[in-house]
Amino acid sequence: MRALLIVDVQNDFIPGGALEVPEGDQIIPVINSIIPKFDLVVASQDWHPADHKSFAISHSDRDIGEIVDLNGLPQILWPVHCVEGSNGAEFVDALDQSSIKKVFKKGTDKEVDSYSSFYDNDKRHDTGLNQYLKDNNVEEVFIVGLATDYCVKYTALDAKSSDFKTYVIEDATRGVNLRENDVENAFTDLRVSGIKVIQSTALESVF
Ligand code: VGL
Ligand code: ZN
Repeated sequence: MRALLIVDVQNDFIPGGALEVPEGDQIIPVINSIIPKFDLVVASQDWHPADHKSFAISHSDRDIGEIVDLNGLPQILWPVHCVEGSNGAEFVDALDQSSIKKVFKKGTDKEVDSYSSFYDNDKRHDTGLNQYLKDNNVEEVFIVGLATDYCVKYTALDAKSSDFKTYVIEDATRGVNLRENDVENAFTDLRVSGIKVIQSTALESVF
């Protein structure tokens, strides 16, 4: 079985959102067009309590982009985004959600961030995605969504370590690029880990 995993295509991550990813909206038609090619479609949703400690405002005298120690892990401080129940946390309307079989929420514990759709950053909390994919006999996982240099990257690395044949569809992702070359470096890290980076137009050739 071949699964498409749509990572965090939420209002706060597209232009105009609280943590906007440049051109983040441009991936939506690409994702919609490839959905019919998959046996199973699942999605992750960044879903934070309003006082999540990845938010700069949860710390005194800290700015967005600074790195702090959060319970022993380095944590980049973000603007408030994807607060549970808010409009910013909703999937983007233009995304075709009709085929999404299950949604995995992440980042729900205010004490630890969760970039990967599989586990939080300290690897203690499991979203259940791994077991769900295994229960559905998925062997190949194709990852799309936002943001390339955070949630897409860490989701792909965990998919690969969970022994799925793992693909990232480059033109169906966009990154934050907080520092120059973050997206480029993310793709290098993915390739080095044995993850295949492909274009949506080349999908048929890997099926
Ligand atoms: C993300 C930063 C903070 C992402 C989520 O979806 O890539 N990035 N929370
Ligand atoms: Zn987040």
